[in-house]
Amino acid sequence: MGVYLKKAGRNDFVILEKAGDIGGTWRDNHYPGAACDVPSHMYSFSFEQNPNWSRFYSGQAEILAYMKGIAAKYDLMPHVRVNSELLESRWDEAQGLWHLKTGNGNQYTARVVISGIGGLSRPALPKVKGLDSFKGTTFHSAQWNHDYDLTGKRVAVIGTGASAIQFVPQIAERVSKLVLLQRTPPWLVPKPDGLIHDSVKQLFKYIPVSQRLFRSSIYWQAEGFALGFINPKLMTVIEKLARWHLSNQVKDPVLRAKLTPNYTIGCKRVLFSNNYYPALARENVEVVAAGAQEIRAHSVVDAEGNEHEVDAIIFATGFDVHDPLGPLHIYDREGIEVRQRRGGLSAYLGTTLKGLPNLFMLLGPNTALGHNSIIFMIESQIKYAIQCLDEMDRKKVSVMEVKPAAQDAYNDKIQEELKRMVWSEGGCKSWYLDEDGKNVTIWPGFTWRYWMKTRRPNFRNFTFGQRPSA
Ligand code: N01
Repeated sequence: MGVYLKKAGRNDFVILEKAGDIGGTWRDNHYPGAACDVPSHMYSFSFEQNPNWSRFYSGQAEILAYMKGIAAKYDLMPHVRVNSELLESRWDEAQGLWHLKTGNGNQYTARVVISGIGGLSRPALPKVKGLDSFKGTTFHSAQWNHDYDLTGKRVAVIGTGASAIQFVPQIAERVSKLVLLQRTPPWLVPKPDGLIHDSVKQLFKYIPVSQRLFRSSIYWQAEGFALGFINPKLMTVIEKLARWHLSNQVKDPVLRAKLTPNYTIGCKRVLFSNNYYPALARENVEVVAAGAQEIRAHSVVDAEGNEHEVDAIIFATGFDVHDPLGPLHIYDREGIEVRQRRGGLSAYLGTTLKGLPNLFMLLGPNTALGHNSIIFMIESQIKYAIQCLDEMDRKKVSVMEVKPAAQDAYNDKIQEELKRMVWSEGGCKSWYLDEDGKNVTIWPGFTWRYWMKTRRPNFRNFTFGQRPSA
């Protein structure tokens, strides 16, 4: 967003950063083996293609360096205010301004607020008895304790999502015993990863169109997945690949049975790994096909009542997604805190919200993905927001707000589409769904459809106005 603002000649902005440095997901998730399961040439900004990616699926350090390199190249750091967690945004209807308060006691006024707070930033702990009673070491995958040496320790890992499958193979060799508490086995397919040969990097560097073509081929392959989301029957093709991968890598029928999912593939994130199953086949690894139910002073008790004595527990239990704003309180035009609104958080195109003028969201409701690069969605939203700012200038107005009817009609339509898709298939549950089973997270289907919808804002769906502050 900062780069696009600068490119548009809009230099009067600050970026509020909760932590002491930039980097978001790639700053926080530094567990062993942390990598992106979207190919790097797709998981990059369209304006900053990187011919030097070292492998097809790059690791955390390389992605973080790429992100920081962009901040440096476009001179964004002078705009960044670190240790500035936004805690309150209050719309001032008379002035047409947002009043913002941050955790360090600073206050700002802004004509426009663009939220880029992300949805997966606050680690969630399992809802189990005795969480505080453990006497050994505990930490969450997104808060990895590198000072704790796992060598020779008995370790319990709770959870088997995208994070766990990346770090379990890395630590399995070091620990004396690894107890993996698996409530639901993930569907897993091979990861077509590998180092990129120098000649390919040179090709991408000197003939940039070759990299663009490669990027498009990845994009369209990923979009193929969306066909299965729309028509779950088509997921059987991916299911066959996943079943083959399991039987190819796990020879022990008892272990294989434990690792075989019993829900429609695609309703939770499909995971990519070549080393997860082999790690589970190790002698010092025990897969417990039951979730954690209780934590005691020196052990974890599984849902079948068996007690596992361990020295450390690693929570790979994901993120708190059901209260996406966390400590942030946003007050709308009527002074109502958005959490108190009836019907929960929804947005028009996942980007603008009724009653909240001049507020744009990146990765707002129903814009997350299970199959393609989230950067594609973010860039679509950024371009949309920039066009809205330009339209306000063109109209010589200072305020714009989505019409409630437009937002409601849009959400009714996508919720109707989502009902038929894979995420609710056969009663499947995941963090994509809220407590009422409503999918408020995922974009329904092809990302090019989202791009089409956001490519040119339909300004008839907005009201515009002028306030004294302009
Ligand atoms: O978390 P998750 P994550 N006993 O919520 C389990 C992104 N990401 O950090 O399935 C035992 O997926 C829970 O079980 P169940 C990506 O969007 C991306 O792994 O609810 N287990 C589940 O297995 C991803 O979706 C990359 O039955 C318990 C696990 O904890 C998101 O982050 C890499 C339990 C939580 O899995 C979150 O992934 C990593 C209990 N009591 C992450 N309670 C990329 O490469 C919960 N669980 C892009």
